[in-house]
Amino acid sequence: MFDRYSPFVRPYLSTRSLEPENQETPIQFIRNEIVNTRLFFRRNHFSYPTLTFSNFWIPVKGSVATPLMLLMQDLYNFKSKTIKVVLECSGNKRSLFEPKVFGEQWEKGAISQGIWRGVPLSTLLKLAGISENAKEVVVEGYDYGKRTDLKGVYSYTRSLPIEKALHPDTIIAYEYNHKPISFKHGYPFRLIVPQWYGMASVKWIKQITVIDNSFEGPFQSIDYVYYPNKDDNKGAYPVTKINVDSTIQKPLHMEVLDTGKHLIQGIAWTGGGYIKEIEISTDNGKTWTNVLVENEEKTPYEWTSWSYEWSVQNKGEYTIIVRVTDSHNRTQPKIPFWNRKGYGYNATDKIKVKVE
Ligand SMILES: Nc1nc2c(c(=O)[nH]1)N[C@H]1C(S)=C(S)[C@@H](COP(=O)(O)O)O[C@H]1N2
Ligand SMILES: [Mo]
Repeated sequence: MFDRYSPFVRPYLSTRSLEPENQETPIQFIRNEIVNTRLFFRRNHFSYPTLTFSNFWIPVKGSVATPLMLLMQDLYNFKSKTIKVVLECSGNKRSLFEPKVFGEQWEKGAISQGIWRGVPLSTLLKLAGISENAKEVVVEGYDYGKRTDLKGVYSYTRSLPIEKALHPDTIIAYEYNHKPISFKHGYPFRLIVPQWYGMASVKWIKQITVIDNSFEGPFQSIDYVYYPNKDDNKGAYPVTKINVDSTIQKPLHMEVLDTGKHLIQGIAWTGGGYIKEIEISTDNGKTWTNVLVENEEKTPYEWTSWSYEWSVQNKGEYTIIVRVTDSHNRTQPKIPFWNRKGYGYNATDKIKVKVE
């Protein structure tokens, strides 16, 4: 279905910032279902942590019957789970918000997909025996640093509600695409939380703590919160599930084409259910055509690749728009839901081309 690139001319990451390192996947040039580690976007809040011997065991503690101290080998010995997952940063496409919002100005590439293998978090929680009052599971990463808005030093720590933590597909991953996870993506152990935006998938796991109350760390009480208003925090609610969304990979925005046949291709994904409908417009939304959705071979958490053969005879400028709907009847809106920190952008994807 997709064309291939020469092994000598290869895409690269696009740099957003270097310290901490934030780089995006060249998503327009990804032509397979699995993104190579080299091209996997990198999203960090702090400098990379230092690897020491302590990284190789994980304490599971808090509101449990038997606290655990697990060695690397213990984690490898449990029954593993292998899942293909879309990992999307909630800031993906932030640069497209109008009015603009502050924060990393991600374009469309803060998203990747690949095959993760690891042990379900539920395996560890069941072994430790979570107490009846357990409410959340806090996962702390080894990286830490200062924030611009608070005094002191914070580690990258987030919690999951107990139900999500116990979901059989929420895993502590140690392999990506059948190799040990690379250091930048969380070696030796990271969380992978399918269907939630990337912030939940904590890298470089340091410890796992079961708590009876709700966790209030800044990476979930200040960041990763939708703030609908510019000047106050009214109506705020947490960022969790991935919104239904799509990206046109080809042609490129502002590309010049000749008359004739052109393949328009891209991806569509959702954090709940599956992609049910893909519509395309080549006349700026006046008319829409349905694109064939091929889901037969698909596993639940991967994106759907699509393509449409466009026959264009008349010279001129064209606006191409894609709009997808998932099985929960969530559709990409024309106008995105604006929020102060710029999360969850999922407006219909739009490019312009010129035919001459
Ligand atoms: N320890 C740690 N985990 C983290 C982060 C981080 O800064 N530190 N960033 C989160 C965010 S916001 C995203 S989108 C993903 C990105 O994962 P990647 O760098 O492997 O692409 O990791 C998440 N896990
Ligand atoms: Mo993110």
